[in-house]
Amino acid sequence: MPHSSRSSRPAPRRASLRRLLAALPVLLAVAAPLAAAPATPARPNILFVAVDDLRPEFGAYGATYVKSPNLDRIAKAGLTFTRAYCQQAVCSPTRSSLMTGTRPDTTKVWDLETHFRTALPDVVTLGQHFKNHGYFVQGMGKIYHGSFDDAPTWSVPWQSSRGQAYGLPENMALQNRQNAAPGTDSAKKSGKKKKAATPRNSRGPAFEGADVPDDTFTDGNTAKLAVKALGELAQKKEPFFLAVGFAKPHLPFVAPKKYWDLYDPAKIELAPNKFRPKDAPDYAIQPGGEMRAYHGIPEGSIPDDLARRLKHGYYAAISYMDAQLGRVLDELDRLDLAKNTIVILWGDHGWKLGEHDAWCKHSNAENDTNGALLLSVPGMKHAGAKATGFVEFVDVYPTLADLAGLPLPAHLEGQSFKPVLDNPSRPWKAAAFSQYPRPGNAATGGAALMGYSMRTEHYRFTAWLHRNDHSKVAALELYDHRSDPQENQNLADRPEHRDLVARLTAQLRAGWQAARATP
Ligand SMILES: [Ca+2]
Repeated sequence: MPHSSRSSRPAPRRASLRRLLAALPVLLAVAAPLAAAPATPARPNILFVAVDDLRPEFGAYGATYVKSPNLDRIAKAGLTFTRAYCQQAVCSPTRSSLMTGTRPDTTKVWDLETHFRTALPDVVTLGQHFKNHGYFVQGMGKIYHGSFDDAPTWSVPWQSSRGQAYGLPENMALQNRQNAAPGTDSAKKSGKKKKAATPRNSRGPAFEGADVPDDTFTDGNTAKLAVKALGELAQKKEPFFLAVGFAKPHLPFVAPKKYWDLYDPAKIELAPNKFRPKDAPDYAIQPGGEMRAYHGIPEGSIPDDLARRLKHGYYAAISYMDAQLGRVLDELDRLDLAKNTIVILWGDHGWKLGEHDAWCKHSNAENDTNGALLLSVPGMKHAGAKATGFVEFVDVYPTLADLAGLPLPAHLEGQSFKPVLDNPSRPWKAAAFSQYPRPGNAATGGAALMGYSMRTEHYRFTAWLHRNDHSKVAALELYDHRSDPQENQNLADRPEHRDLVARLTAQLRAGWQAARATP
């Protein structure tokens, strides 16, 4: 009998066994949650914030005259990437590239009229990839361009958050005049993507500072939707990927008066290089046709007083957007989600505020291709540091997948820069690549061109190739960033740079595949 054999044991051992047995329920209770926990750590949530037309000129980038406390808050908890480059400096091409993890020559999205599913019907987008791996993926505001939503990206339908374009009735009337123009509305209703060029001065004003509440405009609505979504996502078992797209500081520079009041217009400095790059082709820089569509913007060079007003508006629009971002970050903190949430924020491309006597984007210049990128990962070692190596927006997809422990799909044309997080000052990619097309016209000699551009440690080098025959070179641009960081003097045709041009041409033609970093 077991009892008789046990009773033969010495009394002290029996007593210790009894104590152990008595403690068993407690031990089991402690062990149970551990046993129930998954073998791998819980996956982090992702807060993915896109900001339209935000150039890297705000507090985190050293421009402390721009009031951006909430952008800076992400930077303080994370890394500020000083050399992040978009692949094509305009909304739909850059967003399609980032969201698919491929480049414009693969998405075939070089304009605002083509959906990436035309060329890539089965591509797994960034959001879709997270969804396929158990994430709840939700989005609101401007993630894809315009009406080019992509249903497979989301777990629940994407939400539009459109508010008023202007606060003042007279400005709304000016704007509606354009909406009522023949063709525009009917074209929208017919579902045709192809839009006629917006006539000059046909939109509302380029800026406004009316004394109205934040929620008058789209970004206030977007923040409201995001705050509501966070409350719901916090209740879910699965991790979330929440994409929040802010519309400002995109034109028109409309922000409530209190954000304009953060700036003294007398202290706003104008671009020092109000001239075209010397010895560069005419089509290298677009002068800003997009802005001329707004009421009151003249053709030609923008007078200094108007330029100052436009810059004031751009900064006010950043501060307005920043305050809406703050509402989302506050809610993340309030729900105690920040400790397990990766926050990434990207401006979709750069912007010219009078540099090269030009405005807006649509070029291969440093002002257009260098974008804002902030990334915070809970517990990161170098919070608050600047990451100075080259990264590309096409790298965002693999980086987020890598950080979340997801596999990297084979179609990706970027590279995870996760290793940079451990050493932000390390050199990374050898170069960053961008491109921009130009239609055939008198300036191009009738040939449609694609400008392929590359930023290396010392240079920006751009080759304008015939679109139908890449062996034909229409023009070259070479800027030496050591002596000319504003890219004011094209050196490509100087005989003393012949060898350098040959070397850079070979590097550009070798492309992104040859420029990848060694992790
Ligand atoms: Ca944009």
